[in-house]
Amino acid sequence: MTATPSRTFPSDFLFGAATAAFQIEGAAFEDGRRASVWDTFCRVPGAVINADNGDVACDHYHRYADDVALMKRMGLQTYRFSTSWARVRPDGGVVNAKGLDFYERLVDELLEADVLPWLTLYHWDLPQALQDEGGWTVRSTADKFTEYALTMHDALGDRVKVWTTLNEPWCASFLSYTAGLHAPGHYSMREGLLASHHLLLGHGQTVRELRARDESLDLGITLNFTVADPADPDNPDDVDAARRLDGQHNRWFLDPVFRGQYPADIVEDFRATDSAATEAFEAAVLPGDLDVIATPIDALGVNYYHGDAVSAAEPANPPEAGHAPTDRPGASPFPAGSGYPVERGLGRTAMHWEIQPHGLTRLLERVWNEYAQPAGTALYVTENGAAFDDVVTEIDGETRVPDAGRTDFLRSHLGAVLDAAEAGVDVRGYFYWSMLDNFEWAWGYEKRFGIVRVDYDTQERVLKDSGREYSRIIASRTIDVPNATL
Ligand code: GBH
Repeated sequence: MTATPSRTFPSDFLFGAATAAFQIEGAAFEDGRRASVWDTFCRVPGAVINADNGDVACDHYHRYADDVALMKRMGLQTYRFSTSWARVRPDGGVVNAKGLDFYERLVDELLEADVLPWLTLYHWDLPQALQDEGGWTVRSTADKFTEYALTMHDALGDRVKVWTTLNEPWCASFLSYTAGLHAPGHYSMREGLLASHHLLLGHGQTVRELRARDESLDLGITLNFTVADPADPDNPDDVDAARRLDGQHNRWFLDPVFRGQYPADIVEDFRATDSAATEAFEAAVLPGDLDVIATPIDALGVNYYHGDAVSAAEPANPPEAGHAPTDRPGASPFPAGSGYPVERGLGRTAMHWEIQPHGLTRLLERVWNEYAQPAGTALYVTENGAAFDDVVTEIDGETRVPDAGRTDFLRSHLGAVLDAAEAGVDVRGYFYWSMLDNFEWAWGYEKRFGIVRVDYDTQERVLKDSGREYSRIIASRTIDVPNATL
């Protein structure tokens, strides 16, 4: 048996880890912060497992300095975090200076530690006051979002150079307004479609405004992707199910951002499912909107967790659903139907999501060839990670979390990124999700993604074995994972 030679990452490749405000900060009602839609949703009976909420979370609001010190010790080059709109403009309007102060302190701490701040403006925590006015289903929310973005830039523009507008607009629209699984928990195809458009509009106009202020900023958006395969590639119905899944999850956002158009086949699928909702959506797309949405961006953030094989017919033995089994009814997050996930024997994480590292290589190659390269946009993996059932143990008097499954996941997916880079894809960085165990949305605190363990009773942090391995990889900039594409 020959040993796998080590492979080296390009010298300018960035290694980081990611979090989001609502999932880690806590201090939910301190220093002038007011409720976001997630604070409200956590209090809807049965919406979140164990009725967990974000009131304390990882208490990062008070422990940010220690957390940044840990990042420095790990050797992270960059840290992707989001800012809380409900902290900074608590009812969507008036600016709360104390909320802004927190992000000033955080950014200064990061810069002091030589960790590049990678700021995301929206990771799903809409001020409840704006939801009360219709949330993302109304156009004015896009304008309010741009105002909030400019407030952040006024405060931090001299120190933060990388700005992401939105995290995963698919989740913030269809999963939230149509499937009812995320806040605000609605079940309306019309609302999901309108939300998707207004989110994208908010993205585009924010990129325009920030670009006009400072040409040197690195501007972008982060999308979530699935890699959709037909269960049986010889069955045309399965192939069509995979087309729908890819279209509703991936192309619905890629096409407007990079080509200034919604994918016509998916518009027609929506029309066949709900013509009134589709008409409302078309009426909301005003002349010029798509030009705004297609404003060129420097960076596309790729979030990849899993692929799906789908069949048109319901399988006899379906895999467990990949979302939280809450007590509320769940509607399909894919309102125009996208088939049924089937079991194809790949390993799965504690989320029941398939482990398929090579899917990340395929995804990066596809997005690069079809969208990013023609636009001159660089790619970054802004999220990738896994939940496993961790065990805390004592080894030589040291508290350890021997999370071999997560370590394998991290190594194999970094290998997949390198496979894509070696094939010519301009992928410039990788952020593990997540820096910390945290509030996993409808799963509450039940699922742990961190490379750092959080004890929610004591708020003690322990670097897991996967985090130790990540530190070693960052320090050496090499891995010994074989190239899966050869
Ligand atoms: C990310 O989203 C989020 O950005 C982050 O906040 C979160 O903590 C992390 O992932 C882990 O969940 O169709 O309902 O069966 C994840 C994106 C897209 C992954 C949809 C799961 C299938 C869920 N998700 N996908 S479902």
